[in-house]
Amino acid sequence: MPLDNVAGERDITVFEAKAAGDVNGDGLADIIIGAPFANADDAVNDNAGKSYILFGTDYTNSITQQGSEAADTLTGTTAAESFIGGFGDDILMGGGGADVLYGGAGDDRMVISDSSFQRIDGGAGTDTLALDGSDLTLDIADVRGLVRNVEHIELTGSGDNTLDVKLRDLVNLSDTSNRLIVTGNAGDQVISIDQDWTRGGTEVIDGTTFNTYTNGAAELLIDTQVTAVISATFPDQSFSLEENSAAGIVIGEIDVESVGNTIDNVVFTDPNGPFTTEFDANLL
Ligand SMILES: [Ca+2]
Ligand SMILES: [Ca+2]
Ligand SMILES: [Ca+2]
Repeated sequence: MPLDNVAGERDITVFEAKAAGDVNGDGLADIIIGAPFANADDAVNDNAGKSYILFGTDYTNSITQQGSEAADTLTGTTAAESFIGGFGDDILMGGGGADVLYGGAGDDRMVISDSSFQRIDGGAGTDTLALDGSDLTLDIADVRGLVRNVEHIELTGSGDNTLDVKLRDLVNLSDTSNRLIVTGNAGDQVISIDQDWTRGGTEVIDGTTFNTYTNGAAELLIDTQVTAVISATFPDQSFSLEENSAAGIVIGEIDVESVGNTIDNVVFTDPNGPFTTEFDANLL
């Protein structure tokens, strides 16, 4: 191990070396080295120890492509590859296969075209896992522990993609957030059933409208263009009418949407409130 990477000027005696995680956020694991007596000549603090950080590098020559300190786009093939974006807002396109994609610092975008990856880790920042292609189903329970530090999943691709996510996996997706944002377009879907979600109102982020679902500290925001197969409870709503109300006062609307002879949705709309409550007939 080349100790010339250690930030320090004096020869030291190393007593202990510990894995420190990714201290500088470049996507590479760093090591903390404990050096007792490293301050032996220091008149202020005789014989005090010091800790040094050995910044990680590709010791095993296992990284296929490593980004710079700026924003990079790293493009892979169907072969197994390891990419590290490093600093900057990087785009890592795995291209399929047993890929390892580390975003590192910055808001990174990691693109997968199948679910045979070995590790996805966005690192620091707000990071996106994007599903490329079509007819791809990502069941987070199937890749439990392999996806880390992802705050946004994008289903758009070139066709219809599906995300299946359970509560316990959602809260483990990111070290810094319990909120998962899912974007996509018509034909994409999110499945999260039997997870005790509570349906909230809508939220607009950067011009995109999301339906919101909560359970304790966990938040799931789903693009309204995406089909949400969610077994959620709804906040209580009341429609009331004054005893002396004039005839013809509207306190709400009930719309029953049907496909052929089958009820598809029942929608309650309160004209004075924030909620439109939609019951999918499949979940009734
Ligand atoms: Ca970079
Ligand atoms: Ca690949
Ligand atoms: Ca990142």
